[in-house]
Amino acid sequence: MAGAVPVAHSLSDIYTPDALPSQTKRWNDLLAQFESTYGHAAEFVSRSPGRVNVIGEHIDYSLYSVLPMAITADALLAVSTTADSAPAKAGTFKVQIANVQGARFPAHEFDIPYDAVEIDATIHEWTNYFKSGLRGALELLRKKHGNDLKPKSMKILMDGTVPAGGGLSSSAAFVSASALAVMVANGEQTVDKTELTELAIVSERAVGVNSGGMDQSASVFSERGSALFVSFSPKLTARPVHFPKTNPELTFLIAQSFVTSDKFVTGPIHYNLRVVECSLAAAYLNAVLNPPGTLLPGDAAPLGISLHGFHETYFALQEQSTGKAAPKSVPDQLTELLKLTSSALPKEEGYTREEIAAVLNVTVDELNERFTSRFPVRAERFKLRQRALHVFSEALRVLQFMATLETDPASDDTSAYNAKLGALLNETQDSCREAYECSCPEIDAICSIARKAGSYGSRLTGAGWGGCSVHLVPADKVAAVTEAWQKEYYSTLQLTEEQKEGAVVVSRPGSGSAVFRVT
Ligand code: NG1
Ligand code: MG
Repeated sequence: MAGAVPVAHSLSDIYTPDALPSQTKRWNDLLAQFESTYGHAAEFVSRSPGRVNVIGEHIDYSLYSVLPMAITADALLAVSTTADSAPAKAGTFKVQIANVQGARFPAHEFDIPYDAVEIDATIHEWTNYFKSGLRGALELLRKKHGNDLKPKSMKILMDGTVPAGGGLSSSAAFVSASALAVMVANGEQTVDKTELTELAIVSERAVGVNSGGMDQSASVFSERGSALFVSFSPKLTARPVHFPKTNPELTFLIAQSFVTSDKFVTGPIHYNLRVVECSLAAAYLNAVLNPPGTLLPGDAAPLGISLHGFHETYFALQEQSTGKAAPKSVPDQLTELLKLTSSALPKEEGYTREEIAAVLNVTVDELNERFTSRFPVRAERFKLRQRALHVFSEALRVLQFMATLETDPASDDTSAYNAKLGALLNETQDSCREAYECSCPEIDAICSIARKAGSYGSRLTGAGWGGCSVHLVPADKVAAVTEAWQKEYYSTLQLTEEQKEGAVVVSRPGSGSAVFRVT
């Protein structure tokens, strides 16, 4: 299914026709600037896009399936491996990396020992994302070709158009494009999409975020014109999903809140804390609902156990011990888990470390060591009830959304069908705001303005606490919704011309990672 990252021969292999003129200019500028910076032409460009998540928020790291799609905005790395006049020191290779936005992202030069890519995740430095892709790619290359790999020196010029901290996954685009560049620079003729995605997921954790795998999957696997159904268990799989033709036609609008949420800064109280809460919820439910001594299987979730792992274990053990067949369909299982969670985790105010440790039969130190030592979090109480209810209900909504997409709309007037999809998105937003507490007043406002002006469904997309929102809008309401935002939201902010232009975009599902050979 997966196959190799495609090699593009023309930009029309990568972009939709409407994007071609501006992208052609951008690529020409990048290649020209590469030449003037380094004195010779680039050999190839690696490319990976940002993504918008349609539905399935904050459940990838609990290993439930999600439905994102790639966007046009992307990370480009123009690369050459031409040896320098001043060669790297013995036992090291050289990376020279610059950015077309040099004032904001200054150029760097690194001498890197063959087998030790150092990343200081305590400083916030744009090249860390490159280094994390580099480290992951070198590990994979060694696994494939042996330990005496001598990595090639690289000269790189980067151009990224995915806004940073905006919920469209600039980080995954950059890490995936970086890992791909390193693979190609070191002679890999074909790069397997699954291998690239898996290494990009693990690599991004080196930058200090306990991330799930949705963004990297969307960035690498997406195909033009379709969204991507990504599953993480039992293994990573991704398949394209088409939106049916409806009347009125469905359009996705992405609206920026211009509230910047940086996981690097707020991780301990936002993103990384949620990852910890979900893992603790899995451990807690396992302790109270499964037979004493049951161990959850180690899995690919950031902290090694997940709510999905609990889900599978619970129904398997129920079958074994009662002889009664578990509910057959996954939606029925999720519905049952929602009920069980409501009674097994009653405390709205959350659980202290002491309370959780007592149930897990470990000391508080052991609990901290197991769950909060790798990425620090700050919390007195962990809201296990609300987080688990969000995850199980969101996993269910993804399946309901998919089931709706996969039945053809019945009549000519498909507004009822569209409204059904929209209602699921609205429920996601409610759950993110109330149970998961990852929205913010600005996003809530953007969503209610859109719904009043004709959006079927509106919600935050990506990690939240700011960033972007996504809206399912009938084609004939796009103008009305956009105007309402201008009037009621954007006019109240002080925006630059560039921000005004980028505030709202119609999102067309774009293609995933690609390599473009220049010479
Ligand atoms: P953003 O912050 O939009 O890149 C993050 C995670 C995803 C997923 C979403 C929430 C990273 C790289 N990405 O997305 O894996 O968990 O939040 O659904 O951390
Ligand atoms: Mg990110």
